[in-house]
Formats: sequence, structure tokens, C-alpha cells
Amino acid sequence: MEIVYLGLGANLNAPREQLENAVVALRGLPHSEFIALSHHYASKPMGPQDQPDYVNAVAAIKTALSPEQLLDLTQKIELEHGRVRKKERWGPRTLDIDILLFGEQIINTERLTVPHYGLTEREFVVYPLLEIAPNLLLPSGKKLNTITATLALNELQQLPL
Ligand code: PH2
Ligand code: MG
Ligand code: MG
Repeated sequence: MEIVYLGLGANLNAPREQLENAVVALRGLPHSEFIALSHHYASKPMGPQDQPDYVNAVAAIKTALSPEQLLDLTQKIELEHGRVRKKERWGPRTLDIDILLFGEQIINTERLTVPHYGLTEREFVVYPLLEIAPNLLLPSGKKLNTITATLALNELQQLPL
């Protein structure tokens, strides 16, 4: 079993409900155990600014699935929640589930880059992740909590439950 951290994001069609429904789906993943969920955070869009603000969160699961199996299943959940893959990079979406960390594994394949390439630069990933894993050590050996000193909050706002 590996501990996997998943980044959740949505900015269309009632984003908070999208995240809640995503968590219900993640709790039902086979060969996996749901272990933690951060608060929801309102965040300013990274990328094109002509899109609604996002709601982001981070979840932790324990899983015996392989990274590819988990990717297949999280992509299936995205599609079931109305996600339409568009060409525009960083455009709006009903639900985005990103594999941030998969145990200590470093993965670089066509389909998967783990740790997620934006992990340490995105306030809407780092702060929710720190909430549920305050002592997290990245595969690089770097402590996640040393990053926040130089990472702007950019209006990130923890939302009440
Ligand atoms: N995801 C994107 C593009 N921009 N901005 C915020 N605030 N949160 C996101 O999750 C996000 C984004 C593409 O995955
Ligand atoms: Mg994604
Ligand atoms: Mg993403």
C-alpha cells in the first residue's frame, strides 16, 4: 500500500459540490482506503484570468492500485462528473483530480508525471496539502513546509466546512 495525495479542483457548475461528489467517488475506489481531506480553499485562477475562481482541496488515500490503474480510475471519475477535455491549457473545468504524490515514487511516463510538476509552485496545492500532511517530505528530500516561506498566498482562502 502506498499513500497517495490527490489534488482536487473545480471552477464550474457548483465547484464545492463537484469536490464533495469527487470525494464520495474516491471513497469508493477499489483496493484503497480514504484517509484524509483538507478544507476547501477558494483560489484565484492560475492561467487564463477570464474564468471563475477555483475551489481546491487535497485528499489522501492509501492504495494497492498501481499509478496507472489509479490514473484510469480518477480520469473516469472526472469524466463521470462532466469533465470535457479541451485544448485550452489551464482552462475552466468541472472537476480536476491530479495525482500529486504516489508514496515516494518518481514517475515520468507519457501519461504521468509524479510528483506533479506544479506541486511546489501552486499555493492552492501546497497549503491544503500541508494542512493534512504538515511534516511531509518530498521524494527530492525537501520538506514541504520550508516552501511556504517563499510561496505567496495569492488570496487563497480557507472556506468554512
Ligand atoms: N487548475 C488548473 C488551471 N488553473 N487555478 C486554480 N486556482 N486552481 C486550479 O486547480 C487550477 C487553476 C489546471 O489544472
Ligand atoms: Mg489534471
Ligand atoms: Mg490540475
